[in-house]
Amino acid sequence: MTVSSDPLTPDIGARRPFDIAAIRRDFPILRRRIEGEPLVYLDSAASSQRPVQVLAELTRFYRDHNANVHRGVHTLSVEATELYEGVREKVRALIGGASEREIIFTSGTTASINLVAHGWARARLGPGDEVVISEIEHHSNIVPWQMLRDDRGVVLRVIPMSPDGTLDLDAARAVIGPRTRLLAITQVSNALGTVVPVRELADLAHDAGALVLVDGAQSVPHMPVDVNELGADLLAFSAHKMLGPTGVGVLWGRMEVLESMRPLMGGGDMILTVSLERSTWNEIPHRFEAGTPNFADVVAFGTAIDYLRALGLDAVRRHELDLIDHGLAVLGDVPGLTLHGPRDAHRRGGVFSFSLEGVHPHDVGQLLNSQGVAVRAGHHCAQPVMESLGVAATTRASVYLYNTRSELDALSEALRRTARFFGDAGS
Ligand code: C6P
Repeated sequence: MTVSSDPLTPDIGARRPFDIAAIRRDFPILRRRIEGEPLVYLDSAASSQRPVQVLAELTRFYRDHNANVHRGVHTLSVEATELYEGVREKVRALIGGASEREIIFTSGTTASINLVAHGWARARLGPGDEVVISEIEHHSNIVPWQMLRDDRGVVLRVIPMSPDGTLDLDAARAVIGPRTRLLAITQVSNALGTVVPVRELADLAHDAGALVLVDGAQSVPHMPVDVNELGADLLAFSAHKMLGPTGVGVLWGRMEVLESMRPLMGGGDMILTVSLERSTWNEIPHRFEAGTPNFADVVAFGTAIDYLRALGLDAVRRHELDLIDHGLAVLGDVPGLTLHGPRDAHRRGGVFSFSLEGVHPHDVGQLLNSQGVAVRAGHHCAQPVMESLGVAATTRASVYLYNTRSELDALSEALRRTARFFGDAGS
């Protein structure tokens, strides 16, 4: 296959060891100025930025290989199919799955969880069966289970969060029991940064005979995740939070679990045969990928995985732990700031969710933006967490592999100015 290389795109292999200056050069958007100030991008939990290598791969695919996958006998279609299918192996290697056939491409974490809820659970669970979630889940891992409860009489049980945003194993033991059929749990909370002890919870669930679905949207991009060490039966995550394009996600599942799952959508490519009377299903994973898949973005996602693996997810986590330590220190000094979530950096992902006394989180977000600092303000699609904290919303700064300590200093300075601005306005 002819793959033209782009001399302007730095080689991903040269990104090891972790060289933050070189990494930042790969992300041209970080050179932007916002409101006259250098951009400080602290919203990667919502969506990460993409390096030039991923952008180049997307262009290269459309320029040199573009054609629909699985459908053509012509060269371009064969090349596109090879590139698309090749990404399954990259994902498998990233998360330690047994076979690339266990990798299903979806449109994102939300679609992956819904596929489990409506493709697996809807057909297999009924009245009295219990699905266990936690209080710190994203709406994507709450609402599908409520739909199932309302339609199928499944009982939804919730592991409560402690005041510091952690999940207590004793509380989990009181909820997970002989009627539990599925534990659907996040590995890292997007609203608090809590790192959940998934392995311990998964052991409890497995002892009860239940399956374990892990929401890896905020973990897979940031730390080594191995499905075997995690004790997961199913894992969901999104490409756009890990240097990849939007509109791509993954559902990984152990083959025997996927074999017991029904396709959610019918259409092209997911069938083996179709007559006007009946259809038979294609093999896994194609059975779950009806219609033309988002093949160009999947190919570029493969380059995002190459980038992350070249750096090493252990190095990414180390870098983020340093940022978390530093962030805890500099935010702890901001007058009137309450930081939510665990105190211990090792129990945290790179998320700082906070309240600034007397200032609405949206105003904090606006004032920070006027100083070049991009954060998210709102309920972060985790309203039960907000309710538990007794707030309507928080301001959230989140870091990734391209952020620096000095950007967190800039955040802290901007927050001090924000607090002074509102203090002066109120006096
Ligand atoms: N959280 C945030 O700003 P999608 O939107 O399907 O790619 O991912 C959904 C999702 C599921 N679980 C967790 C833990 C998440 O953080 C997210 C997305 C973004 O926190 C957008 S709300």
